[in-house]
Amino acid sequence: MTKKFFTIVLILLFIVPFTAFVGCGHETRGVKCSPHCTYNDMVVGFIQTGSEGGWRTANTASFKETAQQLGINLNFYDAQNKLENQVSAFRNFIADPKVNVIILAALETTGWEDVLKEAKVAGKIVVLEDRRIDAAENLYAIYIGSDFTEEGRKAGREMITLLNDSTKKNVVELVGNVGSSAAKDRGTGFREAIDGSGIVITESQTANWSATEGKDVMAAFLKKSKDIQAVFAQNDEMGMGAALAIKEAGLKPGVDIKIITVDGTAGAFKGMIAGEINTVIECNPLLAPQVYEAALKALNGDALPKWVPSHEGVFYQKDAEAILPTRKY
Ligand code: GYE
Repeated sequence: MTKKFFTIVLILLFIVPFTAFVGCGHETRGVKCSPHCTYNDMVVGFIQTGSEGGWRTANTASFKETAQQLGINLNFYDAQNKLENQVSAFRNFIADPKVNVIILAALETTGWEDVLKEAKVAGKIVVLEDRRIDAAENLYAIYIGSDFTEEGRKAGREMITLLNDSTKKNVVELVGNVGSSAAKDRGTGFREAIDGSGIVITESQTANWSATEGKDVMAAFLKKSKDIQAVFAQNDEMGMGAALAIKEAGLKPGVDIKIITVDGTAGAFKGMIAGEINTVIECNPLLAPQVYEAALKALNGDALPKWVPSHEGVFYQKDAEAILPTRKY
């Protein structure tokens, strides 16, 4: 009797509470809302890349305007395209007890594991918007952004069509900021699609999403050789810069040298209407409604898919004039 009694006491005093503690190893979210969280409970720390062009301007506007409409408390940070600024802002939002959701548009795919682990310990929800990163999936709630690889494939398929009747198929590539998922994946997809087509990428260089740098890099390519049949510009601004360089070299952009860009900003549509840009691959910047909705679900502990790719199309010169008035950015 005595031995049995003490065994039961031991179990009740030590083993049960320990098991209970270990057994409830679910995420300890730092968020307290009852009975459930609403947008009014959401305090967001948003870390933007910078303000490098029309796509980014539209992306930022989407988050600011939608936060106002939904009653979300938005703390917006512009990293001015510096990775170190993004990492320090991330840590500041982790340290801010009011912030319960961190949204990141990552400048580069690597270097995020440590801050993501710190955010998890601090019970912050992390949502990736626009750019994907190389990190363990359990370190963030969801990634909402385009399938950049498919955008690259679309550009490659359109390039094959554009150069179909051209005996020579030399293409130069203007790349976004090195290390970003958009730049890496668009390049991968483009190469996949043109493989075996006879198209040769004779030059590839970063122009950091910028029209000015796009013009300078394209001018350098043309100085080296004018035997170029087309440009794959990984965003509109670099494509518009390339068109200026082509004109200054005494050639006709869109005719002597074809141009394909990615994004679908108003500038690219005007370039297509002017006959200087041939084809534009759409990349949707208006992601805020989807992102905030996912963040609220995560705050309430709902299960989420790890990635929701945006649905996007391709725009052609012949349709540009009719479509431009309907565009939001
Ligand atoms: O294509 C470019 C911007 O991440 C999809 O970043 C975005 C890219 C976009 O600078 O214009």
